[in-house]
Amino acid sequence: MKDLVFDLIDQEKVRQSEGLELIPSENYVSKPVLEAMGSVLTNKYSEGYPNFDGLTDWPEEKIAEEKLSNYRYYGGQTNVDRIERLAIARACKLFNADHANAQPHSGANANEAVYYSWLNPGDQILAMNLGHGGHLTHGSPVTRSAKIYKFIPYGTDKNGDLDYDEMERLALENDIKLLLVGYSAFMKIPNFKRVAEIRDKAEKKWGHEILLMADMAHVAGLIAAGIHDNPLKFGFNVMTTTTHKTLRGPRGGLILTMGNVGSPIKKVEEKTLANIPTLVDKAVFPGTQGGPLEHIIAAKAVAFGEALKPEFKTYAKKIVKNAKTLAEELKKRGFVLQGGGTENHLILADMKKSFNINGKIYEKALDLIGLTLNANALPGDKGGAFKPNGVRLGTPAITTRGLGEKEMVKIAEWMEKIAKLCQGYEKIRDFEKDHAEEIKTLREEVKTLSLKFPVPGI
Ligand code: DSN
Repeated sequence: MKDLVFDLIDQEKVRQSEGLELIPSENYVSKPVLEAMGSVLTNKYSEGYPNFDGLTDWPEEKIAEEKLSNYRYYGGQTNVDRIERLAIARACKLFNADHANAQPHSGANANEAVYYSWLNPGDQILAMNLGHGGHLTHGSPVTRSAKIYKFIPYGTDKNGDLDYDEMERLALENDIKLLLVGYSAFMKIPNFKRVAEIRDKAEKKWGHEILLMADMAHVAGLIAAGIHDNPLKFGFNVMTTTTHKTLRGPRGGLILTMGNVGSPIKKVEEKTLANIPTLVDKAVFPGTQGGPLEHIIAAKAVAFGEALKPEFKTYAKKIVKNAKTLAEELKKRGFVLQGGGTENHLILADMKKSFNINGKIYEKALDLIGLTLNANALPGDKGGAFKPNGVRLGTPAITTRGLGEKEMVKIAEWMEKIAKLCQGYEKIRDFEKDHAEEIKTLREEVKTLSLKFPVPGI
């Protein structure tokens, strides 16, 4: 008899095919990425690292021939070493980085490893406020790093941009060791040059080096495609990212670093910014992780290979075009958008101001018709994380499926209809009961359109 797990996977395939994924941090990977993830590489232990020497300048054929690493703790690494070398070399090429670590299991692990590579307990980090669009790992009190380090939050200004003046003031008032730009709900392209200048001023004031870090998990695919500024070009020392959002790879993390690439097994490494690539390698393994997931690293290598192709640039441009069209169509229909619109793949709508409804009931109501997004707090949101007044949506996944401007108009129409039907409801069950007919009709419309755009790999 078929294991129930596979039945449920089949049901998930149906859910993904018959609905539209609007969560901005999700995407659909290609069949080759899926195949690498489901490969025999999952059988292998590979603690340690492949050889790095001269890696970024090498043609891929040479990487495949290269002698095996002395940096592994298990035998049998012939293939794994070469696969991980490909992942590192391709990541460096994509982001113009000196070095890459493809082992972090997630973006959260990547961030923790960077903190651990550079900071001592009690050190101060200046990072974006979670309530203004920052990320849990940037200082939320529920995280381990917030118990070890002291986070000082900066916010956004009235235009929805980063509050650079506040950032500068805080950097000069507090003896910080790390300045972080990163977010999971922010619609503008940061002024990385200004941030680097703030770091330089703070270094002069405090008389020590300050690590400049960017967490670009959301926009990494746009950066890789060259249609979004790359923080590494502006003096940032480290960029972390997940590999599954706009970058369209497997679920996982990645750290790009600038500086000297050294031996990850050498005992003493001076804590200087120039040594950050090696400090980060040591912080990932053995600092914070054990055996790398080589099947996932292989899938990352495949996805990076895809992102290096010209078609990926076209894809990334379409993501932003679709997001801008969707934002404009929503605004025409009465949606109030944070920051007035978007410069990237992501939209944040204030449902309270727009239709006097809360984000959570709207999220659930859209789920009923096959549109998936997430409720999200707005700056200063009184509803908190569980009953926020905003919703966050984006276009990476639907763009992968081939939806274009015509379909953005349709999505905006459905969203308006549901928002209006939701008005006055506190409980989703009441909404579902009272509007069963409308929900059924809209569900069919969404399904019909969705099935015209197959999910890759299904
Ligand atoms: N969960 C991710 C997001 O949705 O933005 C961030 O970790």
